Amino acid sequence: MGLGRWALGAGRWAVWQSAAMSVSPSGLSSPDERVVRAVCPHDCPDTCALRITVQDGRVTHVAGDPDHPPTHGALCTKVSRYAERTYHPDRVLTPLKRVGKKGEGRFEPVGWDEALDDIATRLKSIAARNPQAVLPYSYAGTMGLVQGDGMAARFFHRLGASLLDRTICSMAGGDALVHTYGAKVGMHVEQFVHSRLILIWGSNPITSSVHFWTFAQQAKRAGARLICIDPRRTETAEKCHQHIALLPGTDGALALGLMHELVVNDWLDHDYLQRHVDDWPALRERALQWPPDRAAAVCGISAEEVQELAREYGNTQPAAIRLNYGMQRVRGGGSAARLIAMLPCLVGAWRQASGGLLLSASGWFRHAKRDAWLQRPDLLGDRKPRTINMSTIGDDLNRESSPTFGPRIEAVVVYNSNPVAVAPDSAQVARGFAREDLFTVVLEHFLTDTADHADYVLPATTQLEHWDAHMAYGHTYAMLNTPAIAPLGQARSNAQIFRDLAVRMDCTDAAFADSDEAMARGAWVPEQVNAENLDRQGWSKLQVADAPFADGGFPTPDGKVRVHGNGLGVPDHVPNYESVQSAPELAARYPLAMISPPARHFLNSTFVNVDSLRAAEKEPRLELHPSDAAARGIRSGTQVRVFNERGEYLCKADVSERARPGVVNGLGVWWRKMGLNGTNVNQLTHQGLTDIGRAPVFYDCLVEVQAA
Ligand SMILES: Nc1nc2c(c(=O)[nH]1)N[C@H]1C(S)=C(S)[C@@H](COP(=O)(O)OP(=O)(O)OC[C@H]3O[C@@H](n4cnc5c(=O)[nH]c(N)nc54)[C@H](O)[C@@H]3O)O[C@H]1N2
Ligand SMILES: Nc1nc2c(c(=O)[nH]1)N[C@H]1C(S)=C(S)[C@@H](COP(=O)(O)OP(=O)(O)OC[C@H]3O[C@@H](n4cnc5c(=O)[nH]c(N)nc54)[C@H](O)[C@@H]3O)O[C@H]1N2
Ligand SMILES: [Mo]
Repeated sequence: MGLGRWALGAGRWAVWQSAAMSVSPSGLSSPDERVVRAVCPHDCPDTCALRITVQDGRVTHVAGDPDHPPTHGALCTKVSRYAERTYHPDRVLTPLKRVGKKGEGRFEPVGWDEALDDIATRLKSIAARNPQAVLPYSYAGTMGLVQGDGMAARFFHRLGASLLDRTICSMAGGDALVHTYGAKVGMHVEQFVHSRLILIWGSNPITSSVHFWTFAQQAKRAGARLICIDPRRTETAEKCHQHIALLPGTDGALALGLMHELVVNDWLDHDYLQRHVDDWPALRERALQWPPDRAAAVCGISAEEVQELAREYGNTQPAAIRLNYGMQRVRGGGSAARLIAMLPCLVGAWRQASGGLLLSASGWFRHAKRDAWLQRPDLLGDRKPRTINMSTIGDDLNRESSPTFGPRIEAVVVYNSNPVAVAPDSAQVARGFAREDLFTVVLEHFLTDTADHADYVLPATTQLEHWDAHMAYGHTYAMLNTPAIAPLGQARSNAQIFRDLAVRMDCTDAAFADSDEAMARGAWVPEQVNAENLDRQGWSKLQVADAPFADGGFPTPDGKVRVHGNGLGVPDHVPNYESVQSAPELAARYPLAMISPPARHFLNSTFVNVDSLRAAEKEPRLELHPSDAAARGIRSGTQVRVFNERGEYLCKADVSERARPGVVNGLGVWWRKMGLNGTNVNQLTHQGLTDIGRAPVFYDCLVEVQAA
């Protein structure tokens, strides 16, 4: 199917026809088949090593690298379709200039010179008044260090643009790890194979981290017990021995209830606590305030579930926790992650390689990456621009100048992100991007909801067409992505686009002369990452001990786990902004808690336009428990209105035991324009922030549902 099904006018369709015809013969004319080593660029803990088969300059096959241990030759359904996405007939392959109204998505093709000259002139004139009126907006469309915030960061630092606080995904849990362990560090994913007990907590790996799941299954076959802690009965929960379906945003209370039981039953490793935790007595005192009855009442589970879980966790070694970001998208997400991160210390789980916790491994790269060289913050000189939180873009785009806020945002340059679809409270985000006085440039592969609002859309290369360097947040291998084919059409890499703009804005610094390849190869500290390994096999493993904290040595100033964090105090359960318990008046009108976790065949809003993957997801849907559905006269397949005071979202009801009573699950981030009424689930979410990390609270949201 082409864009025609939801295209707004024949004019736009014509643009697409001509764009598709401009696909160039690749320029690589070797008749022989060859295999190129690459890396999956997507925002996923697994960061797979790829082998790309190319014939006559065209990619014919994308496979997982069998030699890369975390990838072990397997790929998810999405990325095995990567060629389908790259050669998609709707790819943007020439620069486009807006001819319709903002949001309408009507464009005409223009030449690169015309587009870049005009963009440079507009940015220069705004920057001459105040460079902070220019805002870069980006996230993890690609996680590459070069096409992410390499050359782009150099460009915006040189300009003195506003800085962006990249909070939209992982900051609450990430900052919690930094407060607790000193860095975002954890177990090796390969080590889960030998765990005897695995808590899969706020994570649905069959959907979102399938390579971890392979290791967990191996452990299960070897006799390990798997327990899933998740409000939704996910595909993963079904395959575990036990599922604890707590209410969203109550994980801190569960962790405290577990600690209470570990203390009163003395299932503790006193030696580990004494030597490697800075103030166990203070944490113990907090835990004793949370007997199982209290924790269970908050979590909406039984006291026996708390007691039994504590018994298993306190008496099984090695015990491992696979925590994921699903549990920290609520007001108290940071405190909950701090509490859970302390659990392995109570039982001494860190003593073994297959015990401990993995939320993120990205901190292992902190001394391996040359961030200052890649991003050149020194180009700011002594200017100190303000920082805009990407998670409150809805409000911030609509703000006037003020002494506290600074200048009104006059220009936004978006790359690697689709904020109109993925940012919370999207009615406000769309209103901001619809401002006629906002100058918007979007670097993209496709006409997303955000690109529809652009003054210029610039065609970006995909991972198959450019160089990059990759770290990971679920394993410890540095990786090199080599382009497999020449850029399609007139596409240019993000880095090249910023280089081209820099020249037009009189940035003469040598920072703008580094090529993409030079940046991909120069990204690493040579002592940490072996360049020869990168070239030969595509990756190089960091030197991290198998059991990194067997004898303490956490990356905190004194090597101990910090109970008070960095001056935060002893964590406690923090209730949601919106829940039946914490906001009863609101709950009288909107009694259902809504979570919106990832859809298996999409990656955030990426892949929604790939026909085969969208077909697998069928249509936007909301899972409701049979009791909640019956009370509202709703059956599976009924079109429903999901609403609260921020807006409404139409989708199909899926009456299912996957939902627990009182909680509804709105899966995946659909493109608004592919939804039933031009909205998606973020029409309902709000711009409140987490207790730690200034992050969004997508899963802290009350709604009501009616048959439409
Ligand atoms: N297929 C696919 N894979 C993905 C993504 C995707 O969109 N699709 N997204 C990628 C991204 S950006 C990220 S950040 C990662 C990780 O992304 P995460 O958001 O961690 O995703 P999941 O692993 O699906 O885990 C979320 C799980 O947490 C559950 N959950 C929701 N609220 C709570 C709560 O309050 N407590 C607990 N205990 N559980 C809760 C949800 O029901 C869901 O099953 O995955 C990546 N992988
Ligand atoms: N309701 C709700 N909302 C959520 C979430 C949720 O669970 N529920 N999850 C949140 C999470 S965890 C995250 S991480 C964010 C994700 O938010 P985003 O990082 O914005 O992720 P995507 O929606 O995947 O959009 C990435 C875009 O980058 C583009 N892209 C990919 N590669 C390149 C490239 O090389 N160059 C250029 N120029 N563009 C490229 C893709 O085409 C795609 O349109 O969404 C958040 N939003
Ligand atoms: Mo994310």
